[in-house]
Amino acid sequence: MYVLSVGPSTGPSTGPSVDRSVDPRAGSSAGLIGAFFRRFRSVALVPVGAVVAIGAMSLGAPDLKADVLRVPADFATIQSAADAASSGDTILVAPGSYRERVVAFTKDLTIVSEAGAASTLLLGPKVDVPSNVWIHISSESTLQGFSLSSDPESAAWIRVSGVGTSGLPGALIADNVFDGAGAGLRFRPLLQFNDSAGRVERNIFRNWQIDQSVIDRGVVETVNSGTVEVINNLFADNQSTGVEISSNQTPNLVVNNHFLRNHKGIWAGAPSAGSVFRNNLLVDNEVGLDVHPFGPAIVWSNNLVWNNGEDFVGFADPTGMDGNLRADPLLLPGEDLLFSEGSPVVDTGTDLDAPPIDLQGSARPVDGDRNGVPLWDIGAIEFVPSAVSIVAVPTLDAPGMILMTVLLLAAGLWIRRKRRKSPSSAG
Ligand SMILES: [Ca+2]
Ligand SMILES: [Ca+2]
Repeated sequence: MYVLSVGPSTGPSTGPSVDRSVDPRAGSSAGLIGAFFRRFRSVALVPVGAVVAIGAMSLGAPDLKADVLRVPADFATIQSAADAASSGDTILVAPGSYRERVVAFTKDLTIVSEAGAASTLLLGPKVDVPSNVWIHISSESTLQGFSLSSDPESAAWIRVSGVGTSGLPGALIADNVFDGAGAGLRFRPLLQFNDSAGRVERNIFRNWQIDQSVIDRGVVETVNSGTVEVINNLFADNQSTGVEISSNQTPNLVVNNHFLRNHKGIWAGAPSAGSVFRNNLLVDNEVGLDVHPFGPAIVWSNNLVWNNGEDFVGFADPTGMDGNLRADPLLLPGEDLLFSEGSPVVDTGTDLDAPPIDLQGSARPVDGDRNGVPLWDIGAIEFVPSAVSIVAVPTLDAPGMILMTVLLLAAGLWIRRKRRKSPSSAG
């Protein structure tokens, strides 16, 4: 069960956030994005707001002054709620569309949708300079359960900085769908951690087009002393790098993500030494992994590359070592996330740094190859074998059926003839 612990509002150092002692990655929060995947099929969602209250009570949060501010019931906009909020408060956003800038980096806030990304849309505000900040939250804040999209005239830059400097886990960016279709060329990263820490998990980042002409820019980017954990996300069809690590703070951890058809999957910048990359799937990108010519020492294990323009740039091909694979992952046709039976991603990940659930909120690890040993898969989705193994039965079209019938009849006639002949020959 997903429980948000609303902490005391006594200042940044004791700011609120998801209580990670109660695994936040299990249960309904992931269900929010799971619902999105299931294309709005009717799914019983646990209202996050209700759970916030339960969490505050059951975990015995000492400060009952932490408030839940409702948008739009109590405040017309997220910004007006943020202005009225104190550090430690939760801003609970009802289903709907909200086109606004949210600048709230001087407080630690939990900004969360009531019903998930499928029904709660944040739109970039109209601005004079499209590179202006869209959402600016502190390093101890949460942004969870929204769809975010933009257009060419609006800001599209989400910054995490300010207030919290306590390192990981830092901010939480979870269960969101960031879709840049129609946003045009952007001059900033989409989500930047600048001198801040955060966890980015179970999000979808699609179709962002970010200018790469001066430097490689990531959809998710760390700079200066930014630190991130990027877990269980899908990065697809971005005309930019998926994850760019350009900070020298460790550990930067990039685990169990899908990188499909991006400009580059991962860019490890000059100061990224010590960063850890495990269980990632890098397929059909122009470049899978690009490592700065200075050659920062990174950890690269149990990742699968396939059909990238170049699988590795600036990095010796590790295939065959440390669990690294080069093989067709057998994604289901037309699917970005799901695999066919027999996929090489199944049970070939490492348990090191691996999350206990996947992008859809399902528990990991699953014994996907049915050998009695459950192990982590590579990528953002854990493969679940069908409950009943199906024996393949060939199907025949009409001509095939006719041919088969004729052959059977012929065989029957031949056998009867042999039987008739046999007694006479014996007698
Ligand atoms: Ca598995
Ligand atoms: Ca197994």
